[in-house]
Amino acid sequence: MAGEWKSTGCILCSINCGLQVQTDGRHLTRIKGDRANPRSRGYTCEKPARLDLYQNHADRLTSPLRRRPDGTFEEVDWDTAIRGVAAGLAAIRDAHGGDKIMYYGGGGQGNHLGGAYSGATRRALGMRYQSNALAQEKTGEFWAERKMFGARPEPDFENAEVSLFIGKNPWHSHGFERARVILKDISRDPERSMIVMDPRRTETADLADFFLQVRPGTDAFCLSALLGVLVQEDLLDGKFLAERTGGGDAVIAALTDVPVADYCERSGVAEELVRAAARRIGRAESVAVIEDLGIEMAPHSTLNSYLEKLVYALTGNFGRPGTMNLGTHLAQLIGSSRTEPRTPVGGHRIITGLIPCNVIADEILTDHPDRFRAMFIESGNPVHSLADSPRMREALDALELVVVIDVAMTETTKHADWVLPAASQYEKREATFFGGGFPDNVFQLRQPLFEPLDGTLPEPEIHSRLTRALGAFSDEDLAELREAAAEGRSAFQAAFLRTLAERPDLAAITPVVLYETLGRALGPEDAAAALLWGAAHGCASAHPESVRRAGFEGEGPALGEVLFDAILTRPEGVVITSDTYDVSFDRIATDDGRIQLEIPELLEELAGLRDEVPVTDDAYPFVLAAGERRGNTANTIYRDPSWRKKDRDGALRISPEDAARLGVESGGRVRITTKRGSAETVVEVSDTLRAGHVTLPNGLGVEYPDENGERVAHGVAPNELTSSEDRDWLAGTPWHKHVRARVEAID
Ligand SMILES: Nc1nc2c(c(=O)[nH]1)N[C@H]1C(S)=C(S)[C@@H](COP(=O)(O)OP(=O)(O)OC[C@H]3O[C@@H](n4cnc5c(=O)[nH]c(N)nc54)[C@H](O)[C@@H]3O)O[C@H]1N2
Ligand SMILES: Nc1nc2c(c(=O)[nH]1)N[C@H]1C(S)=C(S)[C@@H](COP(=O)(O)OP(=O)(O)OC[C@H]3O[C@@H](n4cnc5c(=O)[nH]c(N)nc54)[C@H](O)[C@@H]3O)O[C@H]1N2
Ligand code: SF4
Ligand SMILES: [Mo]
Repeated sequence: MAGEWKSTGCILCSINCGLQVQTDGRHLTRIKGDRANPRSRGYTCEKPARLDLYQNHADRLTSPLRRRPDGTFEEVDWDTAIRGVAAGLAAIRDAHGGDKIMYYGGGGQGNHLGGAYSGATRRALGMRYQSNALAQEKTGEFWAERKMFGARPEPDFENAEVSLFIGKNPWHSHGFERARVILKDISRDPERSMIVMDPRRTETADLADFFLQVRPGTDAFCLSALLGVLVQEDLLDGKFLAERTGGGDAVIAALTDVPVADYCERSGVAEELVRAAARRIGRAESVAVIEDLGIEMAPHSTLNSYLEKLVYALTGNFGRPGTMNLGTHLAQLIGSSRTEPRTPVGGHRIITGLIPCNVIADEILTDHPDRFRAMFIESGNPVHSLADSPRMREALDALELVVVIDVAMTETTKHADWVLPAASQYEKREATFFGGGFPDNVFQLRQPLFEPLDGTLPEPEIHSRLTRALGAFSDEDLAELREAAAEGRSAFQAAFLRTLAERPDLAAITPVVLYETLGRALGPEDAAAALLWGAAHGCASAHPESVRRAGFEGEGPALGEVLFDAILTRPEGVVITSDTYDVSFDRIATDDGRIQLEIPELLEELAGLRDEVPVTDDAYPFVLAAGERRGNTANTIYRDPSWRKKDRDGALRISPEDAARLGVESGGRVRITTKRGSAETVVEVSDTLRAGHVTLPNGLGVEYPDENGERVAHGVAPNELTSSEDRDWLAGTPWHKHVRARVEAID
């Protein structure tokens, strides 16, 4: 019905704001924030306005593709594709072992159901190793959080007296709900303060009370100076440290030794400003902190994450309103195993189950017998998004088999042997597991707005077909469960639990078993919700009090059922759990239930800062931040360049001093060169930058057909300029924000 508003969500960043949309045919015609979404409450930023360009564009895939021997693609039907992919992957497994097939991706900013269902395909093939974009941003942070909390604390900026943003520009990148509303509230309130640590005077920094404009890559110095002041001026929370933490003595000893004045100098921030910020933190009732790519994709990445956590842990900012808290999750996005396996070739740490993105090519481009032989890529564009694109292309081409599931022809699908076209995120049930806030956790299972585009399938269906083609189940195996599902949910639950216990082969492919039984009973539009039935029961049994506080009634399995029904029938999003703040203490998952402050390997790295000599290289005098979030970037989710009304080619930002020295003005062109590559770009002179620092936007340089069908790239693809060896020693996280570069004017 034209004119009818339907609830859905934004798929452009991890906040997934609720949207109300109108449609006409296959088009999204009107888009606005959805007040009924309990998390975003009507908020949106500017980016979703043109989501129709994601839904409808010239690069959408409409048929499975198979690579011909001459390198071109031919369209094939789905049966041929499923049979071909299953046979190809099975052949690799039989010859080399299923662990030689690597899985990459599994979801982007708005879609995690495909990755969840892929578990069945992976288990059916005996695949073991995987990675995704988190392993080039958050794995160092995850590692430190695991050691300290055994869980992942989240900030409560809405109620914080002091908010601290480190290498994070929430004005543009968000990272918490209703970011601009909250930032403006903080900046208007004289009782509250905002501290920003960033080399660029960002839109967020413009609102800050304390702007610590660090030299790029020197946060470890600035953060340890800040911590040094907290310790040396006795601004810690002694009672909290005694009651809730362990290992504090070693940390305090290390920080007592920090030469504050020297470290401030090295980071380029005035000592008085660092002291004032530390004192503000020390006397605040509540402090919330977020770090992001500015310190995670820069030197001392994991150490930075550790120091960031020490700021709030040493000052007792945990388990109260306005501080850091531990919430619930309907399903875990990251692996929970505490063991730390190593990669098969290079022996690199695998954190939360993810291989560091920067070593993936090394695990392929070698004659080591344990190298990867095939890759299964789903909803990820690694050729574009991982360090060193040329090497990533070489790695994909060296594999015996590459299978990609995507909605669009991308830089990565171009290197596939098989391309499987997915229905878009507005053509199927979709959801994310990013986590929907604290104390109220909101989950949204979005509804389909359109039928799948002809020739495409939703990922759960693709994985079900692949799993079947691999011989992992037959209709006979599922007959009893299907009967039970037809009878009703409680009959199904009993039969399901019995099957899991009796049939480990079916338990291994649980997602697809649920899809094919309960899912089929739910009906074609809702089949993909089947996995969430299990998740809802898991959540209700792990956190019954929190689920009841969110307004659900029932005991035992009945509570899980009402929770699932709410998820299924309320496409605007549901508060699934509601917590009290003190529950955070019960959720600390370390061995003794205390926050562990001491991490010896990182304290050693901290001590080493003293002797660190700043790197300079006359051949590459600039530091390039390769991949800045701006109002007109959204990873590579929008491919059609016309969505950027201004700055279609994504300018290189440069300081006025540097621009004057090079003799360039805004709109002029320069060549930027790194040890890896070189590119031409348009320039924007910006007084937000320090001299010597230049930035390029993320998500640019994707190819798109022009009027003549010619594929043209707009702007610079940042990873043509980055190198995979520039990475953190511990987590392998890349230094995308710290690429040595040379800039020359072009006449
Ligand atoms: N508009 C928009 N929003 C997005 C996205 C998008 O593509 N576009 N992508 C989403 C995704 S996937 C992510 S992971 C987040 C990322 O969100 P952010 O991490 O906030 O994004 P960035 O702009 O990449 O980097 C943050 C800041 O780091 C600063 N920085 C650079 N070098 C340094 C340094 O050495 N030290 C410090 N302290 N800061 C430094 C930059 O100046 C920048 O302001 O954004 C999400 N939101
Ligand atoms: N140099 C540099 N590199 C970076 C960054 C940086 O700051 N600098 N940032 C990094 C970060 S933080 C991130 S998160 C990554 C992001 O990079 P990627 O993880 O590669 O993710 P996206 O660009 O978000 O899009 C992934 C793919 O999902 C596809 N897609 C969209 N909808 C669907 C769907 O419903 N089903 C399927 N199967 N596919 C779909 C899109 O077409 C796209 O190809 O980039 C990283 N790379
Ligand atoms: S904040 Fe993120 S989810 Fe919300 S509207 Fe903007 S891009 Fe979309
Ligand atoms: Mo990201």
